[in-house]
Amino acid sequence: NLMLTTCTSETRRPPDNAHVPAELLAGLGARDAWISPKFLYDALGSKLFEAICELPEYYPTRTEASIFERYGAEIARVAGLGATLVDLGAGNCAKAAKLFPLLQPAQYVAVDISSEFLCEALENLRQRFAHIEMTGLGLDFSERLELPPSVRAQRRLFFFPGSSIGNFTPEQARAFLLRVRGQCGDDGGLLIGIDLAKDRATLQAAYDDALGVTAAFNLNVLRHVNRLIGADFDPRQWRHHSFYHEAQGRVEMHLEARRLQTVRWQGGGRSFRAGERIHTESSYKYRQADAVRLLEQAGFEATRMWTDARHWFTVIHAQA
Ligand code: AVJ
Repeated sequence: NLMLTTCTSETRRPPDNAHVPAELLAGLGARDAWISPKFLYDALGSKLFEAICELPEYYPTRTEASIFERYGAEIARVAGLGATLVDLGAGNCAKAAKLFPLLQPAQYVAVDISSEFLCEALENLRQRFAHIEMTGLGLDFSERLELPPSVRAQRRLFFFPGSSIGNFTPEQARAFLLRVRGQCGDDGGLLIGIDLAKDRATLQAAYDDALGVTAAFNLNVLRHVNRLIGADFDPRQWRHHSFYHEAQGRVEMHLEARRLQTVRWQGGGRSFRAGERIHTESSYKYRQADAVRLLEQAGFEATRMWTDARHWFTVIHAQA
């Protein structure tokens, strides 16, 4: 189930998305409809997320970057130089690229479900860092994490920044971290960025920005779903809705039907009442102690962590 997109080409296999319709159909058919947040990332979705990262309201990217800026040298000493850097959800690869001078990876493996976008980013990086061996993998790592033999097994440093972990439920996160731990060998590690719980106003603004970029990002999932299962969702008939569910410790994004409508897709369809919602994303916010516990439950040890002055975000290195 690997789709290798090394752009320059040695190995290309068709994407195995046979499971995609089943998962989507199950979610869309459920009484409380849902779409997995991974489907937010088609080529346009990745670009819209890039734009989100520039928004004044969206603090996580900047806050994480400030931690790497301030503690980068120390983080690199702890993580070790010359590793195989495996970037999960690499997107535009900008975060890893900023760390190249510090981490000096021997090999860089960028993994992202948004393969077309990833390919372009990687082409760019290859020009800028000709001495680093690079591989791009267009694959969905949410359910399984299988790396091809071309990924060196020694000294793997998994990089999972940006609080992508927040899109998993804590149970899914535990299972995912166990799989990462399993791919670490006995000399690897994980460098992870996690968003921390904070005041409601800050969180809600981050997921409902004034320009409506997050709204566009959320609505774009419908265009992607239309292509994946031949559906006829009309984005104009839906509105972005997000809120902080403090008891659950997460920000939720939904799409809300503006009016009663019927949507059809290959082999099915359903109607949505006015005001009915499709849950498209949960973004869990952790307490630092809970994040460390999660990592330890997955079999990591010797965790070291760094945070910003406001304690809004944390970067943790965990040793295998
Ligand atoms: C990329 C999953 C970390 O949850 O904050 C941004 C995605 N969603 N705005 C997040 C996102 C809405 C983002 N992650």
